[in-house]
This record gives sequence, structure tokens and C-alpha cells, in this order.
Amino acid sequence: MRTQVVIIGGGPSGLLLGQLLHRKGIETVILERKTREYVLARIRAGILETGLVELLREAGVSERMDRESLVHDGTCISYENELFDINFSKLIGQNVVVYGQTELTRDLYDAREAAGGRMIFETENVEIHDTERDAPYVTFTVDGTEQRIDCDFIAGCDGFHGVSRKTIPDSVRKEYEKVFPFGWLGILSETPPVHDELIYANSQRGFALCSMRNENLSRYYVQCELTDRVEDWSDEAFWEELKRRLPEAVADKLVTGPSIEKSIAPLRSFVCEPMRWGRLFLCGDAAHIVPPTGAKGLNTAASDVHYLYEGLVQFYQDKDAEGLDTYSQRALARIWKAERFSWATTNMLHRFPDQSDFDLKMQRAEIESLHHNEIAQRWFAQNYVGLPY
Ligand code: FAS
Ligand code: PHB
Repeated sequence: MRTQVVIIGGGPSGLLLGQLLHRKGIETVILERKTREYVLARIRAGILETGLVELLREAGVSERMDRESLVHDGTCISYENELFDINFSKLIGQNVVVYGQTELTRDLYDAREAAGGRMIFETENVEIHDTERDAPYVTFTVDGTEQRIDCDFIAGCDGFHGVSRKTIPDSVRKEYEKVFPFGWLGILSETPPVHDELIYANSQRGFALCSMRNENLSRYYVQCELTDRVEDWSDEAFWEELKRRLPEAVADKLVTGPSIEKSIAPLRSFVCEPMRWGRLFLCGDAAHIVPPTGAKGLNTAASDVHYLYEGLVQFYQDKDAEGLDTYSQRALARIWKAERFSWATTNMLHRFPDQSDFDLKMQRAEIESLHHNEIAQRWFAQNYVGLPY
């Protein structure tokens, strides 16, 4: 088998890159180790930056998003009984779109099928070969049969636990990591959202987040211990804890109901440099991870896709490798800013086991500055809606 670009990973990064390249006549094959159903069952991101919305439009997969998504002009932050709004539209004339990653991934799968794009599910033993030559190839097994795909380029869109990153030699690869001493317990419930915008809550008992997918599908999170297991948390225990972390007026309005999904995610910051090794390009969670506090994970994967897509089109259409040669540097410049915002918002809103009384005063002062200082709010808004590509 031969193609122009092999994409390893059928999550949002791989699917979006494949769809964009297809519309430019660049042939790809996507290898996914799980099934489509498995990928779509993962509940993840919910907030889309403008850049990602525009990429989805360019990819021709925005029709359902335009019909079903919510547009949010701002977000709310609460601390004990205080609640304030940061109005992105008033401050910087921009907004964000609320549309679940699951739905976005479903739209991309449908587009891939409609385009007749090659997608091989349940692949095993994926190995990347000869990335330092101009004729790389990928081997893998499917249904017990060994396969090989010769190609021009390989896009490693296989997430944090994929194989691509490790293909870059240890002597070349530099990894930066910070593991946070807590996780997020999240639930999905078919209940009306407690507020018309998201609420990021700092409380003495820990962080909480009130999010949503639509008018009757809510997504809530509470900060939890790393040792917690989902089975330790009944729905009742979750709702009671969430109420304790919200301002009373908000907690009183909370509509509870049975969880239809419940999971715990660990929080880490992680970056791999470089994001290129010869003909291999890392994209999305394969190269970087953020704590979800700043809603940057999926959105930073999108900017990687943008840079890589631009570079590949420039190569195939203009025989110019400049975009590919600058890919890693351009992507990392934006990634590190997203890492900083995610790290800063996580530090501002969570309770850390080793926090001193002084640390708590600093945290409170930071939130109060954000509450009352328009310049601080503008800076928060610019980062939250997404820095330019
Ligand atoms: P993904 O991990 O989504 O996709 C990688 C794909 O590659 C997977 O389908 C995997 O099966 C496949 N794969 C892996 N190894 C392979 C191999 N060897 N061969 C073939 N295929 C292979 N971001 C936010 O913005 N907000 C959130 O609230 C949020 N919550 C999250 C919760 C969790 C539990 C996790 C893990 C992440 C969360 N994220 C969130 C971040 C998340 O949305 C990612 O940024 C996003 O999924 C990145 O997409 P991909 O880069 O495509 O990686
Ligand atoms: C979500 O809706 O899942 C979500 C929203 C914003 C975040 C993190 C998660 O910062």
C-alpha cells in the first residue's frame, strides 16, 4: 500500500488533518487502534476557540456545529459566595463555541466516510520506519495480518500514549512535565445547566467546574484526590460536594439527576520538543498535554493541525518545504503560551495539599485582581478565546 501522508491516530487531530488534506487533494490513510464507537465514547473537551471553529468551517464539517452549538460571550469565576463574569465580547470582541469534542469527532468521522478516505481501525503493533530518509513507511497488524504503508510523511496524531513520540530518539527528544497532585472527577447528566455560562469555582473544599453540552446536557467536574476511584463517588455524593463548592445562590438552582457518564482524569502539563523528526511530525496530545482548566487541550491540537496542514499543502503545491521546516518551532511557540495559561488557571483555582496560609492569600488576591481589574480580565479573555495562530 502507498499514500502521501500516513496519519497515526483517529482522534480529533488525525481526523481534522485528514479532512483538511483531502480537500486539497492530498491522499492520507488513518490508522486507529480502537473502534470508532470506542473513540466516540470518550467524553472530553467542550469549548472551541475561534481558530478551531474556522478550521472546521474550512474542513467543510461545521454544518451541525453551526446548528447545534452554543455561543458563549464570556465565562464566570466564583470564589466562596462571590461570582463574577468575564465578558470576552465586551472586552475583546470575541467569543467561544460550546460543542462537545465527541460531536466534533463524530462529524469528522462522517466526513471521512463520505469522502471515501482510507481509515483502518483496530490496528496493532504500529511501527514507524526510516523517518530520516525521504521514503518512510509504517508497519502494523490488523486482523493478525502484517501490513506496510509506504509514504512521504507520517503525522503522529496518536495522543499521549501513542507510539509516535517515542520514535524520536531519546538523545534528541526533550520532555517537560509537571504532574498535579489531584484529578478531576467529571460527570455528564441530562439536566439543564445551572448557569447560562460556565462557572469555574475556587472554594475551600477544592475546584469545581459547571459546564454544558446543550440546554439539556450538563457537564460538571470536581477536583478529587489522585487516589479516588469512580466507584468511590455515588451520584448523590458528587452532587452534594459540587453544591458545597458553589456560591449558595448557584447551588440552590442546581438541577441534579443520574450521571450518564462518570470518569476521573489526572492533570498534567507536558511538552515534547522537537515535534518533528525527519518525515515524522507530532500533532496534538502526542506532543503536549495541559490540565483542562484553561480548555486548551483540543484547541492546541487544532493549531498544530493548522501549521502542519499549511506546511504539507505548501510542500505538495509549491514544492516548498519552508512550512514543514518551521512547523515545530511555530507550533511550540503557541503551545508554550497555552501551557502557561493552563498552568496559571490551575494554580489560581485549585487547592494544593501543601498550600500555606500565605499561598491562599496570594491565590485570593489573584482572583480578586481578576474580578476588579479590566486589564487582567482582558489578558484572561485573550488567552481563553485563543491566541492567534
Ligand atoms: P487523542 O488522544 O484524542 O486521540 C489519539 C488517538 O490515537 C486515539 O483515538 C487513540 O486510540 C489513537 N492511538 C493511540 N495510539 C495509537 C497507535 N499506536 N496506533 C493507532 N492509533 C493510536 N481538552 C479540553 O480542551 N477540555 C477538556 O475538558 C478535556 N478533557 C479531557 C479528559 C481526558 C480524560 C483526556 C485524556 C483529555 C482531555 N482533554 C480535554 C484533552 C483532549 O481533548 C485532547 O486535547 C484531544 O483529545 C487531543 O486530540 P488528539 O491529539 O487527537 O489525541
Ligand atoms: C468541558 O465542558 O468538558 C470543559 C469545559 C471547559 C474546561 C474544561 C472542560 O476548561
